[in-house]
Amino acid sequence: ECTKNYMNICMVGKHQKSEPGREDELHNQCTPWKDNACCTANTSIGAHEDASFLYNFDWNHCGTMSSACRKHFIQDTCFYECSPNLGPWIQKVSSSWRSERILDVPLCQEDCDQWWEDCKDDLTCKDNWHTGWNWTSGSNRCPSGAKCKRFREYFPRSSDLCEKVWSNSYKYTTLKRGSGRCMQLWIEGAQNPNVQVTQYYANLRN
Ligand code: FOL
Repeated sequence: ECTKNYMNICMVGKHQKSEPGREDELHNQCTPWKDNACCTANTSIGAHEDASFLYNFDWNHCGTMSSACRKHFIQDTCFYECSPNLGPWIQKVSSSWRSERILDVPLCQEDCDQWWEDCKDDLTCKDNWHTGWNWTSGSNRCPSGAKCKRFREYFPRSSDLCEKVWSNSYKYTTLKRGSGRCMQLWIEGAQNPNVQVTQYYANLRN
């Protein structure tokens, strides 16, 4: 009945541009999106910093996060801020800091499993990083009663990490990278493989 434009759009988040477009100066891990991005160069720099202006969110809330683990959170931030291919999973929300979110983006198994593998021995104090922090210092601190424990205690399986940490932004799948049926956080090569994934799910919904 209604054909929605799921292709090539930006969510109405805190930092996304209103329309996707070329960004020649995207920083480091965000460079895969430079041909067509919802993030600015400045946002891509913030994506690489702890407690940056983006959300003041500190990855080191239970001591210093390992660089192996941190790189996955940086990649997640690049994906979240820069991807113009999230249309089928954008939902309206009433929130203090954004009017749209992503829900149940099908994540390729390898990307989730490697994220968990590289973070499992790091420390955190919560399984949902969107809410419930103590912000009195200006960045997120563990609320009273939330103990710092290994990721693998808060997130026993990789699916727990990918699904819970950003309140179901992602859906864990057993779909494989390159299948054209799941979204990749990590992109190599000139072509963004997520374009055809979005095309596939957009057709299913129209
Ligand atoms: N990555 C992905 N994949 N999905 C996301 O939704 C996402 N969101 C963020 C970063 N990367 C993401 C944004 N992160 C707060 C905490 C984390 C955050 C943004 C904001 C925050 O201010 N939390 C308050 C509650 C604010 C409210 O809901 O009104 C808190 O109580 O801790």
